[in-house]
Amino acid sequence: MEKNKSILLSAIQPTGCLTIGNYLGALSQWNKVQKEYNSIYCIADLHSVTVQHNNKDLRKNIFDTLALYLACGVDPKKSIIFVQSHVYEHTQLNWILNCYSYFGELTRMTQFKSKLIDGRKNINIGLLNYPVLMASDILLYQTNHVLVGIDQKQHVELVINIANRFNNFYKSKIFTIPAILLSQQGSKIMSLLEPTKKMSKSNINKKNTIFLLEEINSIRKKIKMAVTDSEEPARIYYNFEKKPGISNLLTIFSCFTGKTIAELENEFSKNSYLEFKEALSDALSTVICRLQRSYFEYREDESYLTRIIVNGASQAREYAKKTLETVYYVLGLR
Ligand code: AQP
Repeated sequence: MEKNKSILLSAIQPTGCLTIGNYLGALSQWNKVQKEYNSIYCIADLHSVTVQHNNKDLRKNIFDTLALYLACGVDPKKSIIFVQSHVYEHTQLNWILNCYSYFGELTRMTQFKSKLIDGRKNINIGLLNYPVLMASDILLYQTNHVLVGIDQKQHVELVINIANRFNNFYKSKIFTIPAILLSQQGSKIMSLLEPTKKMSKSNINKKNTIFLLEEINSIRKKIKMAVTDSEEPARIYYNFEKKPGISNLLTIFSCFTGKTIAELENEFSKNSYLEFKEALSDALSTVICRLQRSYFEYREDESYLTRIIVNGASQAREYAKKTLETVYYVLGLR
């Protein structure tokens, strides 16, 4: 890592095929920021065990996720890319930080509460503990900036509280206090059929979600079916309160083309929703086809992918070890 650059960390859980939400909220920024920061990109496989118990899928998803990182321009020569479970320090620090985290604050997390509302039976403790493991992921690397979508902002705020609590208790700056980095636009992409709910890779209704590795014709169909509104005559402008469907599609369009929302409102002021959706599908196809071509090239070569994560784990471990040793020392465990 370069001394004059601050450290940035970002991660994605390999819980399934990545969505355009994961892409716009996080992944699409990674290539750009790796020039400015010492970037660390993690495949958060231990987090995915909270919801995924099929080991065959998980193994495949880890390679798929890694190939997508590379297809999006993440360069293993510039950034550290590793799999969370390969660096044991994450779970070791997790245990320590559990003892500095409160049950009350964890049960107040929106993501945890939404899993409860989902009506799942036998909520596992991993789901409650999720933000504490996230605290280990971030604090082990003395991270200055955490790049996330808005849905993860609350978790990072909790990480900041835990880090401050620990530092204050030991009256020492053991952990760097991270700052939250959100992408300017696209930090909360909504579902296609329920545009007031976040787009998620694990949404049961696949028509809500556009996957990065999905066939273009299927993407076109989903966009065509996306919920809009019944304003007569149809008008295309951004107003999330009144028109969540169209506003979400405008955001996606803007992120994929670099055009501002105002430019798009102007360009489509005389068009129908169907025409607007067709133009959006074209714009998405251009980017996604390019991405998929590059993805398949990387995905074919599992031995290259394996070398990247083996090397990434050993690089990550060097930093993680140092922080964990310091923590053990202040706790009196050394
Ligand atoms: N809809 C979204 N819009 C913008 N950003 C998003 N992110 C997720 N959904 C959106 C961001 O993607 C990064 C990786 O997310 P994750 O895989 O670690 O977990 P998540 O936030 O729980 O994402 P999903 O897709 O909703 O996964 P599942 O369904 O497995 O829970 C994060 O930076 C996240 O903010």
